[in-house]
Amino acid sequence: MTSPTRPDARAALAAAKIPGPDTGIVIRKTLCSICEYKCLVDAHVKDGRLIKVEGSRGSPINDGTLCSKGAASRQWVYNPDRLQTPLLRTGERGEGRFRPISWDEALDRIAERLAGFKAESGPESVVFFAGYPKVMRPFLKRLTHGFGSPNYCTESSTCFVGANMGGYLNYGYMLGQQGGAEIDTTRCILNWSTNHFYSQAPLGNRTFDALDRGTKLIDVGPMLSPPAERADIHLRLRPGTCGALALSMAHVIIEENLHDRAFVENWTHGFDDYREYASKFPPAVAEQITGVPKEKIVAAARLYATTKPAAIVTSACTTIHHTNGVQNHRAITALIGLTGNFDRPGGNHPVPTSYYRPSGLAHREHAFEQVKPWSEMAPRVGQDRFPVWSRIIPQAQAMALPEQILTGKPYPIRSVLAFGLNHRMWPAPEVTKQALLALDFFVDVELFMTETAKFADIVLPACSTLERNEFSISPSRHAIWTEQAVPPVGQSRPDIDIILDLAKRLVPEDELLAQGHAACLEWIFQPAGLSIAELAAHPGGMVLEGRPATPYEKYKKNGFPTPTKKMEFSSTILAELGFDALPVYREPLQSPVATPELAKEYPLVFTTGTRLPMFIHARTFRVPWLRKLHPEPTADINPVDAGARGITHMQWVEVSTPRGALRVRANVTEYVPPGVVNMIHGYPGADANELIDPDYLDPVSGHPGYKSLLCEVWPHPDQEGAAP
Ligand SMILES: Nc1nc2c(c(=O)[nH]1)N[C@H]1C(S)=C(S)[C@@H](COP(=O)(O)OP(=O)(O)OC[C@H]3O[C@@H](n4cnc5c(=O)[nH]c(N)nc54)[C@H](O)[C@@H]3O)O[C@H]1N2
Ligand SMILES: Nc1nc2c(c(=O)[nH]1)N[C@H]1C(S)=C(S)[C@@H](COP(=O)(O)OP(=O)(O)OC[C@H]3O[C@@H](n4cnc5c(=O)[nH]c(N)nc54)[C@H](O)[C@@H]3O)O[C@H]1N2
Ligand code: SF4
Ligand SMILES: [Mo]
Repeated sequence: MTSPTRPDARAALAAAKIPGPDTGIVIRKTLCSICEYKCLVDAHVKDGRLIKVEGSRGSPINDGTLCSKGAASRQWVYNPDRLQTPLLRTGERGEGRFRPISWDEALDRIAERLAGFKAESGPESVVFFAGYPKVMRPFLKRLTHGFGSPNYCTESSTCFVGANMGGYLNYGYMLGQQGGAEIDTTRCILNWSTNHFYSQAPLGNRTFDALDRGTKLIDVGPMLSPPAERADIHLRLRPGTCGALALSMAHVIIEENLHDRAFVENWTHGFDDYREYASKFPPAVAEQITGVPKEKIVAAARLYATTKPAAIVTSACTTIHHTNGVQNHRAITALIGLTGNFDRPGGNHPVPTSYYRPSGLAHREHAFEQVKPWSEMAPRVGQDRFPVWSRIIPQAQAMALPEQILTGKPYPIRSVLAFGLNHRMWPAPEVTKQALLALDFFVDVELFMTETAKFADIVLPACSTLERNEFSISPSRHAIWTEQAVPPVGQSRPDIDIILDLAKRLVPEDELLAQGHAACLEWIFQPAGLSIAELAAHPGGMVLEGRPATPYEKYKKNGFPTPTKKMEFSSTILAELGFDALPVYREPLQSPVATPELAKEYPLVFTTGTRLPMFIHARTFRVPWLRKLHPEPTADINPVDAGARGITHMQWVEVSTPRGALRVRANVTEYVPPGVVNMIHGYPGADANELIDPDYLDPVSGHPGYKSLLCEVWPHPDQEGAAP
């Protein structure tokens, strides 16, 4: 056998990137946060440079696997678009001309400007915003409130907060990611409008593991996705009609006496009204609305209600991206209580939500963030426009921000300090762009020089997860304080350090922030006795034993945390604020049923943002390995609709809505049902959000109706021109 110390053998080991003293390659334990699943990563590092990534073997989160995005981490970390230094604008607003400045100069300038706006126009004239990244949010919110502004808002104004609202209105709990579904122990998964195989790959694997154990699967959604293909029953509904389907299932369950009568009698409010309302949706009627054959509705209702325990897996966003989104989501999640699966093992189990992931670990995150009561601050952005949101969600609603900046009503917004703001997140991104350009001062903290960062006055370079220490905890309580795998690219810095340095300047009286990142985390998780030093001594992470698990059937102790102390089929909060108390079904504001005249010109249902595995919002288009997997923008269209329009596969087509038109390639596929066209959002040069009106929103949550409107598709006159 060849000795590993011989030069030729060493070269072979180095070429194979095998760690060890012979090659000088070390493994550092870190995580991927390109999506929020936070897979554990073995970063292979040589001479301070990331040369390879692997999923950590044995990790309870991803057990050695990485999805395409995580596997491309090197092209993410060392992307040529990575920002290297703080930048100060030198050209006109939006022109994208900057000069490098030092960190001290940048932070001093920012602090001085923000203090100036506070003195002139009040602290509320400064908005603090967090895009997709999550771990720095509690720090940012504490800084916002310490500064005196109520206007902390986030990307979650379009995401899981809407789903949380639905759960909260029914049960008094934010149901959190996946609705608290206990996938590993349930016997029946009702997978409602989510595809984890693309959006959170390890969770998709867990779903297949459950099927291997004999768990039943019902999939709800228009797409022929991996879960739909493996499902015992696939309910292929028209986008935006979830509420009607859920009410019809409720009707079947109640009529056939399959509901949990003891739970309903003892623990619910408004059941009689709900039963009567649901009876308006017999399966034959629901078939007309949703397109799902009535026999399948009955079969799914029976399977879900009679297999115990059963868990509904909900999406963070898909059910609430409709103009009736929260009410639809209420109708779906009402089925949990109806069948006695709420807060029971193998059902849907609410645990305390946290930006460090829903592990059920006791914490004081809310107290950490909210250092000033609302009564001592001005009204939040969106407060009047979205009263239900404002009643239950402790943030401003970012969807109302562009309008407030542009109109100055109810009061002027002069500045936005953002961590990863992508104006293409909003419907009608041009409006958001105009609003950002109208500000007196805009700061964006970013990894990359994005289209939006170019609108800023100062751009600060943030580093990625692999370049910083980060705390994360999995639902199985595997906790990690990651190693810094590689030095930060250029002068980039961790988001939290940037916030702490701003805090020194803006809220020097905050003694806790002054103690630093680790001390703040220990304060937040003090009820669970978290020690960062202990975690740091376990580089691969450790399971936090000995902390009490979140109990089941919490309501049996003090009732539900709702106004009636019961699960509310009929919401007292919605009634008080002038909305339908029942989970009333309404058609999307644009639909073949709601707007038949418009549907003559735009007969196809347009749904946007159904995830692809390789892209995540505006971010990974710039990663060459990933872009190669899907190099051009596409619209999915069923062969029936393509045929009727003379459209062939991969031909250039024009997708149009009343708001505008885009040139993309037609992906002629059975993945979408007849009558439905699907596009992802954010694609450079062909962003689906440009086709959606800025006020196409759910009035309860303020979330955009990205996933059900109307469009038309025709072959494009330009078949030869380059991709947009
Ligand atoms: N690769 C990748 N992963 C991601 C993201 C990403 O952009 N890319 N984003 C992350 C974020 S922020 C989120 S919120 C999650 C979301 O991730 P998911 O919860 O998985 O959401 P979707 O991809 O919308 O879910 C797809 C399924 O929803 C159903 N569906 C699609 N359109 C509709 C509709 O109009 N109505 C109904 N009822 N069902 C529909 C389809 O049948 C489809 O199979 O993914 C996260 N992970
Ligand atoms: N049409 C349509 N629109 C949608 C959706 C849809 O389904 N359809 N989905 C909505 C949903 S659910 C969501 S969650 C939003 C996505 O919301 P966005 O906030 O638009 O998500 P991203 O583009 O992933 O991230 C925003 C920016 O954060 C930067 N960033 C990433 N990591 C870091 C970091 O660690 N630090 C800092 N400072 N910056 C970082 C990225 O480079 C990026 O430019 O989009 C929404 N918009
Ligand atoms: S699923 Fe993919 S993108 Fe998400 S954390 Fe894991 S490797 Fe990263
Ligand atoms: Mo999201």
